[in-house]
Amino acid sequence: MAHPGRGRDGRAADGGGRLSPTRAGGSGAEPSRAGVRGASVRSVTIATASDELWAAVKTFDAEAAEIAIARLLWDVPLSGAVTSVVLPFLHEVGDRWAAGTLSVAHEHFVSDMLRRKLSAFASVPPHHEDGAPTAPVVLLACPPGERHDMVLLCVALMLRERGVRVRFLGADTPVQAVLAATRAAGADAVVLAATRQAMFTAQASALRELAAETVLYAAGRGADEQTIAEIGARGLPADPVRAVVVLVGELAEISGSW
Ligand code: B12
Repeated sequence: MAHPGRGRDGRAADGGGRLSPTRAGGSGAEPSRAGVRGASVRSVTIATASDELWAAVKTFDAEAAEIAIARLLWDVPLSGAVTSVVLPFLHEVGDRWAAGTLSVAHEHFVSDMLRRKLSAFASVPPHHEDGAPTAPVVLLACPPGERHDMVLLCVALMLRERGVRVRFLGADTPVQAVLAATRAAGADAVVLAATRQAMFTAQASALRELAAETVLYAAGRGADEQTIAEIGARGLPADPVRAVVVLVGELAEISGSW
């Protein structure tokens, strides 16, 4: 993930500060020697910056933590950053929390910092080619009571990078508000994410109403097959990068004009 407003080479990005296009999976060609060396240098940098980040978090050194996280996210395409930095980081937070080495205060401190870093990408104005009037509109939210919206935010940013017109409502959104926003925005699809099934099933009838108006996707740990069927939604791959690929493919069919 390049710094907002910067290209992958660190120079200022063109026009609206467009991030470089996703290169997840690469070209499929054999990597060159320089590429392999580059990759190992990159993983050393990730390991070092990661150690620096956790050392800074321990003492609530926000400035050092910001520098370390900026190093982790610098010059990496968005989908690569999600896979190699953001998701492992969130799992590490969970592991440290479970091991008792991370307090509530530490957890809030790192979650807030990562959230701000990710949100900074959303504040970069779209490139003039993005968000074409024919591009599908997708609304993303978490159902009422659900506050885990970080992966959803990553998915929103990756969709935006692919030219989708994204409307991100984030955590803890009442279903009636999602429904009203869906109508007002003319959303082609809605993606809801939650960690627990109950977050969906407690709203089953309202969600079925929503699914009757638009294409509803349910994602996250709470979206098992039974829950998805109960609310009339469609499922998505658990891997956010793969989910974006699937969504983009299905959106092209749903909107018909993209
Ligand atoms: C950061 C965090 C928080 C932050 C959230 C910040 C934010 N804005 O997102 C805060 C502090 C708010 C928080 C609060 C709580 N949390 Co919390 N939290 C976490 C933590 C460390 C990371 C969460 C995360 O983003 N995981 C995302 C990825 C990395 O993991 P994942 O959930 O398995 O998701 C995978 C897939 O499901 C998929 N996916 C997930 N979302 C989406 C969305 C889309 C669109 C797609 C396509 C895919 C997808 O992608 C992932 C990779 O495959 C996890 C631990 C962990 N290791 O996950 C606990 C965790 C999720 N939290 C937990 C709990 C219990 C809580 C609290 C109840 C704690 C409390 N007592 O207050 C509250 C509940 C708040 C609420 N009402 O929702 C539990 C949930 C257990 C459960 N399923 O019931 C976990 C698992 C920790 C644990 N082991 O106990 N939490």
